[in-house]
Amino acid sequence: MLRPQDNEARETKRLDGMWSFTPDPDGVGRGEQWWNAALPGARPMPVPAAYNDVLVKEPVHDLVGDVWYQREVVVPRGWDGRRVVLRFDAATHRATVWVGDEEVAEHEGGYTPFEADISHLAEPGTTLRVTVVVSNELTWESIPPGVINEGPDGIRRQSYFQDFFNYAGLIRSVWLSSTSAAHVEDITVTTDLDGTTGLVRWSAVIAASGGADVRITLRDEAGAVAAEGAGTEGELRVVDATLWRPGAAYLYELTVDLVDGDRLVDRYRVPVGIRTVHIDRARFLINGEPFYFRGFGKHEDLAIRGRGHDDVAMVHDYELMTWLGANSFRTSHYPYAEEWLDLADRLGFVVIDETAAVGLNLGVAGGLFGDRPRVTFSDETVGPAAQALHQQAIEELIARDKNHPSVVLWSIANEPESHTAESRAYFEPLFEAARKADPSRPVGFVNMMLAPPDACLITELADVVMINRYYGWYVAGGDLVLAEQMLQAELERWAEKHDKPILVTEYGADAMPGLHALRPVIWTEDYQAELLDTYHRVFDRIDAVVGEHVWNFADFATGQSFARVDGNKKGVFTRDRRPKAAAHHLRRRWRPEGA
Ligand code: BDP
Repeated sequence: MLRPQDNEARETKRLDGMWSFTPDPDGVGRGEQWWNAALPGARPMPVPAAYNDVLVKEPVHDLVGDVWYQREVVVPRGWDGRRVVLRFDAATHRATVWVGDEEVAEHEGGYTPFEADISHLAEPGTTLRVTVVVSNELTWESIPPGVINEGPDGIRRQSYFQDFFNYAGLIRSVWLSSTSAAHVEDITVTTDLDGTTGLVRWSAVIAASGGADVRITLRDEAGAVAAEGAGTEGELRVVDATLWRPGAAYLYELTVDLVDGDRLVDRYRVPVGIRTVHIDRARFLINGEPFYFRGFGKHEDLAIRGRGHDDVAMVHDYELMTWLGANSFRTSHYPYAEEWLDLADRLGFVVIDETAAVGLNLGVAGGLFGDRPRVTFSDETVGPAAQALHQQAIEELIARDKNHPSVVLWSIANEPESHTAESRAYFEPLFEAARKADPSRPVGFVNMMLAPPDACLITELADVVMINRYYGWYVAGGDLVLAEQMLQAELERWAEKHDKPILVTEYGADAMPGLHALRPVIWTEDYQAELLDTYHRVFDRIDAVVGEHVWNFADFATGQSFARVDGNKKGVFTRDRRPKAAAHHLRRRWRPEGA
């Protein structure tokens, strides 16, 4: 599935802006077929946005269940005889879509796109009513998982095992787009190097081609033709290619043309970064050179919009990361809006791309959140249905992001249980599925502290070791001397046990902005900064450590808990992006020349 694109052969119409919105806490809308008419009691709701923090009077912040969106869409008069597609960049976590009274799409999984061919309904010049019901429920059969309990007051309450608020709704753009009936349906581009010659392999899927031919043109940044080809698959050779490098991006543009004689039937353009990714024992190589990850685990999280995508905030976050000297980030804990990857490609940021499989670990829930420990992987908890959906989530992530040069590593889960035979059985087929979907990139998962090197049964399936560690916080809180020893000992053990690159994908401490102390006191800005320094000393002593991603870039919203003060405060920036002391520390380490 390709994203909508405006070019000489395609048109798009973005359906962002004001939609009608009706919360449906009692779940009556489906029975009453609300798609058949204007939504009852509707009020305005902007798209894209998570709806949770937008309304004040309505109890939508903690609503569990359905909300309804609706708007009218005029089909452009020029779209006669065209294939018309309605696309949602994301509906969190599942949605059903109607055009008029016809159901056209259904999708499960809150962070990957889906679309419907509505050509048969899209008479040019007419007005269509588009209705979407979005459910935010998390259960044992969703990714991420959750549990819904009905209290004695009859109110259903959602609990989950992830440490970020369950924002929901139409959090990304919605599109109407048109192509010809014969069209380019998919393109896969991979790159390699033969000396200084860049190899660009393409494979295109053409729908209803009607005998039209495929022509391929690769242009450099100046617009000059660098190579040409033909057919649905092949390889282009680019002599003396300019490589896409971290911090020095260079993007060629691959144009796939579907032509009938001289007539252009369809066209699609893909930015192409020529680069390689390899793992050589404990080294992570980009273009054959060792790469060291400096950056963050982030969240898509903003005041009022929640998880709603916002270009302004995104560009500012990239500015802040650049100011700090960061070169990479992880899309913790779900696939981000594709705009994030477009910009990473252009700016030369390196991305670890993660699925929404977070919270598959009831040991953490038991340990950190006061719940009773249970068995994570079983028919009653995370079972075959969740596993099938997890596989779908991996495949949809890879299908969406496979052509982004910035993406160098797939993270198929964050902190799942990984020390039991059940967890091993659950993950084996998922690693296989990821490798089958993309043989060109390494695959990993993020290990959590309950499964140290001698207990973890899954790391051996992965190409890299990714670990989140909280010595000096959840363990040895306030004692950085002990934290340093424990971290060093554990990292040494990982390095001995696996001859693989080690990425520390999370480390950090909560800090209340403005709180200071001379002694090492947790929750102060000073302690947060000192903890980072402590970790960095250890990282610098262990060769196999190839990356440091601080948790977190900015403070973010979570569910309510005695362990959280108006959200998670591990950001080196506040939620409104003001630097804490730690930001300046990081800048001195990551950008000594600019500090
Ligand atoms: C890790 C999780 C992350 C949390 C973080 C924390 O991966 O989502 O927010 O710890 O506790 O367990 O701050």
